[in-house]
Amino acid sequence: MTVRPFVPSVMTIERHILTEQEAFPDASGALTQLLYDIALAGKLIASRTTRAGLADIVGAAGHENVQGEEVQKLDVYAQDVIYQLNDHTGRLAVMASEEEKEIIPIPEKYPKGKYVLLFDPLDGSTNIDFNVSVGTIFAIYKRKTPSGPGTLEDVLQKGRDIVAAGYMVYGSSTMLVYTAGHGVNGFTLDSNIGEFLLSHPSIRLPERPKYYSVNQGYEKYWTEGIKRYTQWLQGEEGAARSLSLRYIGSMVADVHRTLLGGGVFFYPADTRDPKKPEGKLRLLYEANPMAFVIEQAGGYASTGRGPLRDIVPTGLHQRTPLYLGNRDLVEKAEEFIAKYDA
Ligand code: FDP
Repeated sequence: MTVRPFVPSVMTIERHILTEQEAFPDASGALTQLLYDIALAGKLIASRTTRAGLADIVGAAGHENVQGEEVQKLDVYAQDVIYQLNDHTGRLAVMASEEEKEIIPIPEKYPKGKYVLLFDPLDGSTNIDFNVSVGTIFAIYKRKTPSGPGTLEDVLQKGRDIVAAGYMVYGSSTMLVYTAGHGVNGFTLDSNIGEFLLSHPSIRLPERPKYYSVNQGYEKYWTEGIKRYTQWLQGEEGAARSLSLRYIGSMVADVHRTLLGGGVFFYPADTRDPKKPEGKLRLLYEANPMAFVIEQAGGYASTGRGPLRDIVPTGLHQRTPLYLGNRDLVEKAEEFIAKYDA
């Protein structure tokens, strides 16, 4: 009898992660399982983001939904989902989230593992009320301390030391994009079967970039170098051509477009808020994981003065200027900043 494969060319995320693991015969499978759990969190969060707005209708009386449960804000829900899927598995030593002031310990009653999970549960959440894409960002490191509960030292690691990172973007479809250091792959959630399927294998930034992406509303707070760099992107300052401007204001969505369409996304240092002289984006939860993804796809990420992933973090919620995308465009930013902002 001839056995025909019933789904000839479908690669699920589970199969893909497992295939990657096969290249490492000594792997315990913990990282594979951890990535599964993150994908599951993505499915759960996606199912809620697509109902954003409906929750208010369903839960209008006393902010309760039909099951009588209190309606949670989406970012709180996303935080809880990721935490609850990962607190008991024995794969993590500690977690940290953009939503939590301190590191998140693994409860005493559960075993501690060798990995560290950092995440931004719902990035771009100010966009949720407007039906604009939001996302979840994650980074996984190996712990530095030998055993026991993980500490701040395990969390404050350089982007260069990330083991795996990626994001989920909840947009017109839900996608999961990740890298474990062997290229970048993108999966689209088929909501009919509840599976992430490989839709964008081995993503590379296009060689001819299309877009630049920045909140140009803040231009008056920028340094001379950043202003001139932006003019260069617009085809002035001796540039050979101009790029088109796109800015969504959800980092995940802006970086996702940069990854697929090519270009540069930046959130520079500015003088708008004296409490945030380094710009807005967080090094650990936003900049480093996205930098790893972009660099694995052939791009480059910089602070504007050098490689972003070399920064040694000093604080859990430290911010950093960020420029990422096609290497030549990011290096040009470094050039302008070095020339005009010495
Ligand atoms: P948000 O505040 O909506 O969560 O760092 C968070 C972030 O969004 C990023 O996703 C986004 O790129 C940036 O802030 C947008 O900031 P601006 O409104 O200052 O441009």
